[in-house]
Amino acid sequence: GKGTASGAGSSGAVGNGQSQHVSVEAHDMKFTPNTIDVPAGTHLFIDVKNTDTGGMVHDLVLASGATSGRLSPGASGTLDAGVISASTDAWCSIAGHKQMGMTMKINASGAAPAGGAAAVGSPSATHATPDPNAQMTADPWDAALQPAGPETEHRITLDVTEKEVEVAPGVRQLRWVYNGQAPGPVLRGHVGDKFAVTLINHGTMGHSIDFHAGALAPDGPMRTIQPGEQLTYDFTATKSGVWMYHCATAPMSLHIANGMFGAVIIDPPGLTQVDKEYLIIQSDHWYGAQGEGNDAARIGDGNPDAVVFNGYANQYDAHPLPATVGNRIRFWVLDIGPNEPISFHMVGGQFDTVWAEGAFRLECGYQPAAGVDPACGTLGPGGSQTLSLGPAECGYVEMVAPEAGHYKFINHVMSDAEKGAHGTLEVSAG
Ligand SMILES: [Cu+2]
Repeated sequence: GKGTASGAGSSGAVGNGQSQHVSVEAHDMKFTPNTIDVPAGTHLFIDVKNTDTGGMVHDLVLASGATSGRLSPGASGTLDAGVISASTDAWCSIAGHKQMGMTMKINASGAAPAGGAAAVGSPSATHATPDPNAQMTADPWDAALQPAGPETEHRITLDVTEKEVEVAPGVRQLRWVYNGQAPGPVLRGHVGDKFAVTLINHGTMGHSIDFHAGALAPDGPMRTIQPGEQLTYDFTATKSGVWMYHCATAPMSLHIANGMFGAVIIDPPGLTQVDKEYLIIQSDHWYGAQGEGNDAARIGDGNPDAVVFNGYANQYDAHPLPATVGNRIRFWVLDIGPNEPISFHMVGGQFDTVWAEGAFRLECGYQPAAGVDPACGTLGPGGSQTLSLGPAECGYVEMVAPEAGHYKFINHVMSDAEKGAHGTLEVSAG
């Protein structure tokens, strides 16, 4: 029967008695074709085939909520779009894929103007914001480091899961994590050590891992694996550094921002023992709605909601890192990004040793010829106020706290410090 369709809702859809099947391929972050034209009133079925050669899972979801279901590479599914009474949008709902171009337009010819079709690329207008009256209730991420052990071969299993965690007071977000935490576990060894990593994907989408600590052809070990799959990733650490590891599945900005990162510390030969070692990993957040992951549509705007140390805004103000007067303290610093740099500074402190990206910028402020304390004291002539790093750069600084008090370690990019890249070193008299 003929009738008058009004509005875009399926409840008002009146069929024209026709049905149509359209074939669509999902591949390389796009749909082919990416527009479908049907006469208004047609009952549309979309046969979706995932022809991706990059190992990505995809789906097709309509604004109405109709879905093909998740399709592994090579798989097909039919989406029953119902009677199309007005033009509407469709997209891949796998995190970040819509923002990378997996959108589709279904045009209903002869239809009344669409009233309420959702605009592609406009996800939740609201995103979580920190509650100024809330307290940190999550456990702090342990920044204290243990020295590298004697072993020269490291066997590690990394389980990828997806879970909701608190990332700032009053803000809970979905995180994709290695072994239940973001940052993931810290691995530490010496130059020449071998690492044998097993990565197991317990998540709901494809994930992967990229270790900067080893040099190798990325094709195999860095490949994306699907839920339920695993891979082994063997590398030898031939160079020292605080090396980033991260998920390398597209869009990487989202997978990294959602928590898929960690550090491998390979000690420089001859690294001295100090009294305290801490690790600070900076990353940036673009909050999604409460309980959701980072807002993939906003990651590209260059204006994060939060910049944080070790996954949580201002966590070391809530839980200061302890030290004692006269302690030599080494801060290892790794900038994860995905986008923000760091200019690591200690309010009230001066660094006498700065090592970055494989070499000393300032070695121990200590010059035996000048008669300065050979124990690498605070009296050397050279000094440094920041360690500045871009994304995926690393280094360490050393300092001796001259007196008891509360020293603030911050990203001296001040608006980032004010967004959470801020902590406290609490120095006691001992
Ligand atoms: Cu991932």
